[in-house]
Amino acid sequence: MSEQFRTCPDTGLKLYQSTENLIKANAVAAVVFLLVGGIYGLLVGLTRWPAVHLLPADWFYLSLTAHGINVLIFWLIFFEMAILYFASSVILGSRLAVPKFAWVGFGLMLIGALMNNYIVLTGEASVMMTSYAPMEAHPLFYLSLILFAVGALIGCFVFFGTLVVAKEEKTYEGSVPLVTFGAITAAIIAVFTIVSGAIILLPTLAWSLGLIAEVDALMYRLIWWAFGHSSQQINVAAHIAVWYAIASIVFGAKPMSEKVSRMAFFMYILFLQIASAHHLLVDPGVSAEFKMFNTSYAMYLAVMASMVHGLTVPGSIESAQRAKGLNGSLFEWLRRAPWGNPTFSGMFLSLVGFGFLGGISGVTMGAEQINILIHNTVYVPGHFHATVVLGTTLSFMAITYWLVPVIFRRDLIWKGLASWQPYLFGLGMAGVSLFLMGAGTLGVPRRHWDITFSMTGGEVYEFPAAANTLLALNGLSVALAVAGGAAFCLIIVGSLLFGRKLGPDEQLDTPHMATPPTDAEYEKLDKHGISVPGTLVLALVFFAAFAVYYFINWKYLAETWGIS
Ligand code: HEM
Ligand SMILES: [Cu+2]
Repeated sequence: MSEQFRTCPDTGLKLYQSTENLIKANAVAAVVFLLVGGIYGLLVGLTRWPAVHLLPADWFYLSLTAHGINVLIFWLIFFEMAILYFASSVILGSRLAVPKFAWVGFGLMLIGALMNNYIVLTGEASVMMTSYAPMEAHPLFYLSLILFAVGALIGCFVFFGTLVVAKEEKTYEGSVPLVTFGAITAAIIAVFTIVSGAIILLPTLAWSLGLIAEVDALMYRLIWWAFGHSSQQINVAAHIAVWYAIASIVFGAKPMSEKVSRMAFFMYILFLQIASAHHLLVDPGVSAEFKMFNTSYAMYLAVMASMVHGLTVPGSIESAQRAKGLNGSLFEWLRRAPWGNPTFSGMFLSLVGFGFLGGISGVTMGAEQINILIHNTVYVPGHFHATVVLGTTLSFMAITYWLVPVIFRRDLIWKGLASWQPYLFGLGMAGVSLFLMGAGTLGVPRRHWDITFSMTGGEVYEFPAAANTLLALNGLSVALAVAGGAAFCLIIVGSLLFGRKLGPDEQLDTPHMATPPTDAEYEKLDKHGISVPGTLVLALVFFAAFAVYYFINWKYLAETWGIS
């Protein structure tokens, strides 16, 4: 049975109808949950601004739970399903294996997400996204997450099935392209992740139903983080695959070394689990040797993989730009990049934000000794808004701008606003990250409704005035980020509803896919000097920033307890 497909007039990609419909459904669901989660984020951020202190305590914890789950789980995983179908069926030009299963998976995910939002809104599940036992939620809370996870697992299997179909029907030659390889990495990690999630959530569901007496708190954390940490590695693998895709789309860039990039993806699979000990650094019952080995030494292997990508992605862009003649000064290739194109600017801000803010703070806080400086403070959400929002979310936004005409056959509306959107969102989110990290360094606790403890009726606790200022600056950054996030949702939903419809063979006014430089153009480049000097300078700036910040934190630790 042969299925209908069309060929995209702008990109030449082969789009099967069922693939297209599944990508549409998953992408739209993703954006809707981002919008919902973003609204909760605004409420949370305004509550943490001491002068505003918007919500009462119960609504704060409800909103924090709903925020974390809607954005970290529903937005990202729906979008990742769209990426998996794109990276298999569309990139390999193959029909999708068993689209019916993919729809069942989508249905389960949707039911899970709606059920979860419902039960959290009733106030019976304000346990926050980690839902640490012995905090107990309504059974529907755990059930909803399990349904969602089963749906996502089905999506992964459809993805693997599609790889097999493509291979058997010989829709491509040689090995799979790097972007698909990155998606395979993400999907393999996803299977591991979802199995860990099942191992911990099934007994917790049984416990909340009264079927078993208790769930051990330490065991819960240990296994939950096998799930929680690896799910972050899915996000990273997926967004780095998106970086490579955008480098190729916007610049026609090709990876500097396929082998090295593939190896770096593979390192995620090998080393991701040992790093999850960074979530247990202050837990009793886990030995100091285990913590230190896994976080201070072995963790760097997964970090190293990210640094390889962080170097090769801009490097590939630099060499493509130089090959096309932008070969003058150190940074001409970067200065003359299309900064007004949100697909590029979103990706580049994602790269810089993820590396500088997320990466440096992550390695610093991941070291067993200095971790204690910021343990359970707002430094933690400061760090992960740099990774999962500046890094993952912004790169997913960036590729969405490109996907809308390809998949939905609609021209974007409000292109002017779209060209500003990554800057609004990126700047706001960089502010959220930095100010939360600043307040966390001063000791402001995370997940805390009232840091002054006024409701205890006892003495009011005073943080240094600077902490209040930082939280106020965070509140302003929250507003900016929410404006940027809302602009994204409006532009995308608006384009799907009201964007100019593109005819089946109609091309966009501007080329949607860059022509890669020719081999001859690459060969003309100077082979004797360093081929990507600009990227090298950026990398050196990165290492210098890293070293200085790492040193400052050790110094700060040393000053915490006077010895003489
Ligand atoms: C406009 C966008 C956003 C704003 C203003 C925002 C703001 C915040 C704030 C203020 C907190 C609370 C920190 C605390 O009290 O401990 C928070 C928590 C969190 N945010 Fe966001 N955020 C945004 C987007 C996102 C996105 C896109 C993601 C994931 C992709 C995300 C993931 C999380 C998670 C996982 C938590 C922790 C929840 C918990 O502690 O259980 N946020 N956010
Ligand atoms: Cu982690």
